[in-house]
Amino acid sequence: MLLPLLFLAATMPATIDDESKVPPYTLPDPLVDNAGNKVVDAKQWRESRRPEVMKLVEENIYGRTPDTRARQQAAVSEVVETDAQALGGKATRTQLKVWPIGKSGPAFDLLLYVPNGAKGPVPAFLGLNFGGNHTTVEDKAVLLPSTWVSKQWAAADGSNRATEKGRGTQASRWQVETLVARGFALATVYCGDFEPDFPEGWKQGFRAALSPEGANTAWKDGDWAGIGAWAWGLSRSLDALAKVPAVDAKRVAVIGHSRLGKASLWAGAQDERFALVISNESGCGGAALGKRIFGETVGVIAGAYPGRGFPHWFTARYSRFAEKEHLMPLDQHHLLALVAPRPLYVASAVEDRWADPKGEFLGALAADPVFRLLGQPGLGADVYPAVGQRVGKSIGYHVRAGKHDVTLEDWQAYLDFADRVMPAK
Ligand code: GTR
Repeated sequence: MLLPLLFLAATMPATIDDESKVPPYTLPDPLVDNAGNKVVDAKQWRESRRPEVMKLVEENIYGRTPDTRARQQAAVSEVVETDAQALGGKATRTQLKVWPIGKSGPAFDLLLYVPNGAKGPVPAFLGLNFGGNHTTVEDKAVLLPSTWVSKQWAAADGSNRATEKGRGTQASRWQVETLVARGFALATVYCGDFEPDFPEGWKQGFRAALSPEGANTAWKDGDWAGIGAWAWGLSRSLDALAKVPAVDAKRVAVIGHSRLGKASLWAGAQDERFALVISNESGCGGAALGKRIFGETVGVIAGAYPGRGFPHWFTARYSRFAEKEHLMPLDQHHLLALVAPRPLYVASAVEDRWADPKGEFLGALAADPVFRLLGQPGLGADVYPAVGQRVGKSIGYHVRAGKHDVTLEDWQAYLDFADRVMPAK
């Protein structure tokens, strides 16, 4: 009997891509505490409910980020290369090598462009990239990563080494000239410097470096996973940026696309130094509601079906909600609510149906009461907007035309929003 049962358990349900087929679902109210009491003011949110929500998100989705403050005291940051005449003289490029737990541990490479001629420290956008810093700009001086990169960015010899062929291939997703022209700095780090994105990648990253058992660690339910490691890396990148006098660390937006958008949300939730948190098409396990069954589901992403998903991104318990999303004691709006009262921007693309654009909007909408309790205007809209229309006050939202990507249109929306909430001038 065991075999047929296993087979049944491993059969992936058909993906729902039709709004009329979405099964009914109920969302837990983030403003009702674990004891069933209504949260009525900012103080109660801050002192008791927010820590409960943080714990729910840790235990059920991403795992607990270890307290590494003692290790961080050994952090070292060195300028590897700088050029005050980058981007045709418009910016200063700096490449830092950072050892966030000291030189006995691994390092990451931070690429930074700061607009020239600013009167004082400038606000910045910080985000992880998928393939190496050299993929984010055409600039020939940007160094290649020395860590593992996935096949699409790597040498043809199967060695997972980055090569020149990746240079500039993601430039349209970063739009550095536009950012600099509008007075913002751009900082980016390759996500694989913190943890290469494959099931055993953690052995080469900071999760192993920070664990007493190193690469022999047997991860337990509740322990952190890949998204947690990337989020931790974003905080360590902010530590490094905070030491750069030309950047104002009080005006740093954390941004990420897709899986790295999930990481950006989790970083922004945990690290309240981030002044603005941006999710570009983060989808399932990001801004999109998990109880709403549309596109990618918790079971698919968490690896409940053979050959599918990314269990190494999440703590073990998350996969137990496969086909049992109704049992989740929270949903992604709890994660989004942890950003409050700071500004949040959630963006979708209409053809990115796998990420459930409407579910991303509904995630933001369900987090909105927390922003309003904390005195923020929040989303200020409860109707899914037309394609290309921007809505929102302290929670921004748009769904643009086109596919799963980061485009100039997305950046223009983020920059306009940033002009209001963390202005350059
Ligand atoms: C997909 C995954 C999505 C998203 C995406 C990406 O395969 O199912 O949740 O993370 O990868 O990061 O591009």
